[in-house]
Parts: sequence; C-alpha cells; structure tokens
Amino acid sequence: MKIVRTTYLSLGSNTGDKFKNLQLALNYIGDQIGHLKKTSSIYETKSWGFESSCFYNICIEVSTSLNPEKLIETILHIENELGRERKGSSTYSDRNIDIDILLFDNEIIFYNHLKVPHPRMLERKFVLVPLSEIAPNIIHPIAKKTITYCLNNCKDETEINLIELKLVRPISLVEKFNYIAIEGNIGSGKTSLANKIGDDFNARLVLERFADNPFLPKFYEDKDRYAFTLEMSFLADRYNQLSDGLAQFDLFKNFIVSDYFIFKSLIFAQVTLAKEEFNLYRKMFDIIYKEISKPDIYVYLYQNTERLLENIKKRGREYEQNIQPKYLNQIHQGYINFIKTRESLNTLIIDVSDLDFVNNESDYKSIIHKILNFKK
Ligand code: PH2
Ligand code: MG
Ligand code: MG
Repeated sequence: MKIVRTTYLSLGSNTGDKFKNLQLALNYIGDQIGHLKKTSSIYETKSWGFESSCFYNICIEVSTSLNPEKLIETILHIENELGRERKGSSTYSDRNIDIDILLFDNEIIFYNHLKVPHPRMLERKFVLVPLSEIAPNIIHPIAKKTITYCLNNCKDETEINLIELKLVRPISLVEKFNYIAIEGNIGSGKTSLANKIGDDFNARLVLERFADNPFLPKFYEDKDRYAFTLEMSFLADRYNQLSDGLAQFDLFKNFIVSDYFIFKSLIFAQVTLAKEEFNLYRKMFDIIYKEISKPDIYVYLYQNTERLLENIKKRGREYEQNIQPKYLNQIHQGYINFIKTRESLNTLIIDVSDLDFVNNESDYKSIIHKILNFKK
C-alpha cells in the first residue's frame, strides 16, 4: 500500500486564456499528481506584489502518493508542459500558469528549493480566500490557527472577486468505478495492467491463482485427457475466489481490480471441451455464475497473436511454451463472440497491439484515459 497524503495547491494565471490555462493544469494534475478532491471557485485578483494584468486564482485539494520532492518536480514539469517561461529575475512577472504548494499534510519543510507551508501564503488574500472556501478548518502548521482565522486576520487589501466561470474537476478512476475486471488472451498483459492500476490507485487486487492449478501443465501435455478436469477445477477455484474475495471487500467502498472474470471459464471451456462435456459444464456454470457480482466495467485487452507469443516466451512458463497460434486465435474468437452476446456487461475493448503500458508511461496513461472516458 502506498501512503497517500493531502496537499493544497494554489494555481494562478494572468496571461493568455486564463480559464483554459487553469483547466489544463487541473487535467495534468489529475493525471500526474493524484486525485483532485476539491476545487475552489475561480477568483479574479489584482496582481499582488507587482503591477500587471489581473490573475485568475484557485486552490485545490489533492491526495497524492508523491513525496514533496517528487511533487515539486512534477509541478515544474507540468508548468513547463503548459509553456511557462521563467525569466531569471527575482521580481514577479506575468505567467500563463503558476502552481504552488501551500500545505503538505501538516509537514514543515525548509529546503532551499522548497518551503512548505508556502512562506507568503498568510499575506495573500488571493490564496486565503479560495483556500478557506475548500479548507476552512485546516490548521496552518506554523501559525497553528485555522485557515478561516488566518484569513480574518490577513492585512492584504488587494481587491478580489468571485467569478462565475466553472472549472471541471477531473474525476479519478476510483470515483467512477468500484470494480474493474481486466480480461484478455494468454499473454495479453492483463495481470501486469491489473497490478499497475492496483499500485497506482491503491486498489484491492483479485488475481487469478493459475499457478496453483495442478492440472494446467498436464492439460498442455494432453488436452483431450485433462480438459474437463482442468475447466472444472478452474471454475471451482474462480467461484471460490470471486465469491469470498469480493465478499471480503465492500463493493461500494473499496476499489477492486481483477485480472479475470468468471465468464473466462465458459470461454475457455467452449474451446477446450467436446460438445457433450461442454453441455454438462454449461449447466454447472449457469448455476454458479448467478451468484457472482458483476464488474462495473469489463476491459478486454486485444493483443495480436505475434505479440502474445512473444510475451509467453518472455515470461517463460515452461508448460506454456508449446501454445500454438491457432489455440490463441480460438480463444480470442471465443472472447469476441461472447462479448457480442453480452450487452449488459459494460465492455470496453482496448487494442494494445501497439502499446507498451509496462515500460511506457504515456501508453499506460492512454489506457487509463480510455477506461475513464468509457460511457456505459
Ligand atoms: N502570484 C505571484 C505574485 N502575485 N498576484 C495575484 N493576484 N495572483 C497570483 O497568483 C500571484 C500574484 C507569485 O507567484
Ligand atoms: Mg506563486
Ligand atoms: Mg510558483
């Protein structure tokens, strides 16, 4: 589990399309820093400490697993991506975007390049007004007073006005879904993706225990002999794991990510079993599946056969090394036929053939965005 901490940031812009600059910054923050819990209204504020055009200022609350060092580094990176130019002077200058750390839990940090709480925050109404809107009762760790108290005692006389424009707070995966199932062919990367999302969003993981199945290596040796036994044992195992596993967690409070869903059993059984065996299997399946909670979204990772084979080779499980392209194609077709008949399952198919979400962060983010933008 990662440690998640609460930070308050101040954002300001006084050049270009100020509203858009703030909105873009929020989107980047949601992507790169953490879950945006609160955003204040926008305030139009006269430039403080120098003479120039007025600012749009807001404050936000973010929960982040970044440490303060990483946080400031990411902020500078976001400011750069938004085209912030820094002139080397020590006086204030115009900026299309400025993001400052105001508070980081109740820590007091005094490095050369990073001071928290922000050293001038108590002198600035353009900070205290939006901050008191979202965090009135938070205690300033040096003043040891609430933000509202600090605002009431602030001597700053600069004019500041609430404006009506509304920013969109980017929502996090965790807010949108409680239970995500990730599916895909053998070697498609479903477990890697589930693990990565789990790590990133502090999810409860429910991962398939394929390694414990003694019939799996036998099956690859002699498919006809072991198919039924294998499918039944997988079904029993998956049922057990999903029924207890999901029951252990509160489906409404926890965020759960799984690298399979019970239907997987049916899809594989259809490929591996003879007709009569499959009919028998199907009866068992229909009894069992009714009791299993459905995911909010069912993500199917499509990966071309060539790369599936590469991944299978790379991970080097001995009993998988003779898997044939034909078998993988049948499994894929099985998934697709299945998906077509199940409209009630909120399915999102993602083509990951050209993506490397394990090693490339922007590929990973593009998948997260697809999941986030999914419309039921
Ligand atoms: N930021 C400054 C200096 N002056 N004035 C206003 N109104 N808003 C700001 O965000 C601001 C400022 C230095 O970062
Ligand atoms: Mg600043
Ligand atoms: Mg700054």
